[in-house]
Amino acid sequence: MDKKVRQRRNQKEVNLTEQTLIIIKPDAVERNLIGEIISRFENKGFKFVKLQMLSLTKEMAEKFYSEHKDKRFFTELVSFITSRNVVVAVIEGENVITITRLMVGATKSFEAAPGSIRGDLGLGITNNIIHASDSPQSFEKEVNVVFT
Ligand code: 3AN
Repeated sequence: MDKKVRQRRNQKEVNLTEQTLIIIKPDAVERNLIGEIISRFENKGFKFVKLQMLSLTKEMAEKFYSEHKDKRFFTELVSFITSRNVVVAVIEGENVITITRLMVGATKSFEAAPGSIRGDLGLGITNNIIHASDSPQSFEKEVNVVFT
């Protein structure tokens, strides 16, 4: 790639201020990990611009996870996320979507790298501590489902 193009791309990536949505899932709320998880994002340098504890309805959960509706784990996923309170938050910062996904770690907590939230705090797949948007499009959809 041309050096100037690469520099411009890097510049754009570095300066990209955006927002993402996280859900601290029922297993993490139950285990009193809300503070630990919020601290990780604050310590990294991100700002919480919305934060709320709530209970997702079945309708909200089905809409939220609609891309997984044909997967064998869909029913279990909806049932788990609606089983108890969750904490939903919008976080803001440079490249927050990509960096948050790195901080969250692999879907299967038992395979997630040490140092990541799932790698340090969990062992489950359905009960894997935290959700984070994987793209600007997912963020738009998810924020509209959760903060209606
Ligand atoms: P991630 O949350 O890491 O982006 P996705 O989007 O592939 O993972 O899956 C959404 C959620 O569905 C996961 N957080 C997890 O709770 C659940 N899930 C994914 N794969 C499985 C699986 N093989 N068995 C059970 N639940 C799963």
